[in-house]
Amino acid sequence: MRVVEAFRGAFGADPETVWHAPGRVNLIGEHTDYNDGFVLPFAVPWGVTAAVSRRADSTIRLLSLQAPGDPLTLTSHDQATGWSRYVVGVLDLLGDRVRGADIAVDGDIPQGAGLSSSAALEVSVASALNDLYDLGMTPMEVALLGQKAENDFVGMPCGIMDQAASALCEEGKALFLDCRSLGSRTIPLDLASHGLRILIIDTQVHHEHAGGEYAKRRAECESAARKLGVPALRDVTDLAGALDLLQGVERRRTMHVVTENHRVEALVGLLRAGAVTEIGALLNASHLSLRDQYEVSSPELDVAVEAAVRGGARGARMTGGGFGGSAIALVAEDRLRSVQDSVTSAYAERGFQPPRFLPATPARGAHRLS
Ligand code: GAF
Repeated sequence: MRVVEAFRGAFGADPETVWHAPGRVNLIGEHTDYNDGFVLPFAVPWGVTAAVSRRADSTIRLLSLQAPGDPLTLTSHDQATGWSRYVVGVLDLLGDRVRGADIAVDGDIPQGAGLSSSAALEVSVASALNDLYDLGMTPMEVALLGQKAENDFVGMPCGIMDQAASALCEEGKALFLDCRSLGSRTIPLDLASHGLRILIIDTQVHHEHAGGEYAKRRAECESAARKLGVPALRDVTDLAGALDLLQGVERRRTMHVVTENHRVEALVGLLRAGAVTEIGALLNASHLSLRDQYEVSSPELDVAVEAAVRGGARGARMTGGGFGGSAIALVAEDRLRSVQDSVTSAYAERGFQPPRFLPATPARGAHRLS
């Protein structure tokens, strides 16, 4: 394993443990996690592998194969910058329960595709430390630790979806997660026997203002919930009544969150009934809601979705936080070529840089490799 060789080269010994944690795509349930709602992600076959050993002192030595150079040597947590914050954030939260560590990481998640490489990094390192120090954390506790590291140490106010997907997913299945109770259930996602694939369309564009817009959406939802007198938008039962009490942006955000939660439940119902071929309309409706009510899409994502459907996809939507990143399309195997051609030529016509296509097969969540 490449990461083990790099660890040995940098730190002069074998790592005590090696863990892999995947990235994710979200099938449906976007911007619902921090509204205490429902999500339905699955893990992708790419992720982060972390080789880790404990140290007797409190020093942290870090090496990333994606950021070549000497290992970083940190003697205090506030020295962390850039990617190292995701790792040091995890160690920081574990406090006295851990000492220092030697860590080498290797990732193969396509860069900038919005497939949660940061969650994979947090979860791989947290899982390895949980194992080495016998901390007894459940996969959900590992996910919560990763989320808290990202919220408190990196300053990104994300919900729990990405870390939970990375920690809990199972091969061939999607993860139906209630982000309030944190109860979850895996749902078989049997695409192959229906001749279907989920195609990731990576726009290769990531807008700079995404972080600020994300925090703004969260604040708008919290403000709307306060005005409606409910703990979170998940609790809105009378949508028409709620919309009467709100205006402008808060009205649109509420419309999206409430209807998106219903779409997640409807999609889960179809999957449980073995009707995966029928989920396309829900994917399309989710995209329109994210575009028009939640306003987190981008021209590249809209063109990808429209061209995919025109090319024969059964449905398509942006996935993840938005403002760039990736879309997913549900495509019959015999339409893969025409969908890709349709998106590629629509991009060329608009003068966008060519998209990248990746097949998404539901993969296994965090696990120990050695
Ligand atoms: C990002 C966040 F990290 C998730 O928590 C989630 O809110 C998602 O955007 C939108 O559904 O990936």
